[in-house]
Amino acid sequence: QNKDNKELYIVGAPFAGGQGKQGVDEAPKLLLREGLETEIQNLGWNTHVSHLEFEEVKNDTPISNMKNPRFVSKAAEKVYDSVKAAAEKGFVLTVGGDHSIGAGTVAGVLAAHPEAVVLWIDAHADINTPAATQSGNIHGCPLSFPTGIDELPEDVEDGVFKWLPRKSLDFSRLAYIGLRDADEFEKSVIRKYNIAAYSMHDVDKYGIARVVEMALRRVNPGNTRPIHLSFDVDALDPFFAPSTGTPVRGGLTWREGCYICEAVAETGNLVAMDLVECNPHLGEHDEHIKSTLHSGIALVKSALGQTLL
Ligand code: 6HN
Ligand code: MN
Ligand code: MN
Ligand code: MN
Repeated sequence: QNKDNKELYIVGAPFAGGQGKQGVDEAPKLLLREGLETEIQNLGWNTHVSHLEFEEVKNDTPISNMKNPRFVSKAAEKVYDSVKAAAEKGFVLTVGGDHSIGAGTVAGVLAAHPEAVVLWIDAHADINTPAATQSGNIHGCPLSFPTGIDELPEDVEDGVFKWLPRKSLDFSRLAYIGLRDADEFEKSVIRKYNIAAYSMHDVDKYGIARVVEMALRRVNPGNTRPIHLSFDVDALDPFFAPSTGTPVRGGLTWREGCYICEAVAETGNLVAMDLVECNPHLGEHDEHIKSTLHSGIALVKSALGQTLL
């Protein structure tokens, strides 16, 4: 990654098929309307914006426990193609949409930067397998594919997720911050593969600065590898990001979220970021929606070099 490269590709991924609530697909346009692109330009980036379109799939019956498997697989593949192409040219900011598109962003970043590490900032672990998911919502499964634990058969129906290279993400290169609602299956995966996982308990215990330091030291000792930061807005406490599909109390403060992004930016190795799960249909009034969108924009600015002094 060339540090003088100031080209930034915003990939709008208005996708809601990885979970059951409409509205999350409206976030990319609304974030741009709230000033996302100009704020990024003000930090010295040359921006290039594209919005993906996703075609509905008829008769998209479950495969294993996954709901909308063909629709999600096709959408994530589109995201993969765009992210891969953009990551070869500059920084990629993918704006969701729900977190199922993370299957595409992780695979796309790894295609362009095979040595990359992934920081997954989320209340949830999003590593359920197609067989283990209780909800059937694929936004809870994206990390099962690049890590290769998904166990979908070779001859899977309609080639669902066949495009995605398995085991491209080693468990030693994945770190979580913000967890507080992992499923039992996911906790067993984290233990079994010794994934660097920092829950809100760790944030309380050590403070956010040490948690980020520990996470980076685990997955990127020597600070030599490119970093992909996948930020689910529900990592923030619902006080700061109420308009999201699966809110969980006891999350990161606004500053803790921004601090993670700032600290990762300071490494000089950040090559891509996702901002997902803002849902402008949820929330009791307009202020909830606005504050969620502006939390998201603040996180992006923090990751892209905004300094406070
Ligand atoms: N997200 N673990 C739950 C599930 O349905 O598998 C919640 C997943 C939430 C996913 O917020 O991106
Ligand atoms: Mn609407
Ligand atoms: Mn989440
Ligand atoms: Mn998530």
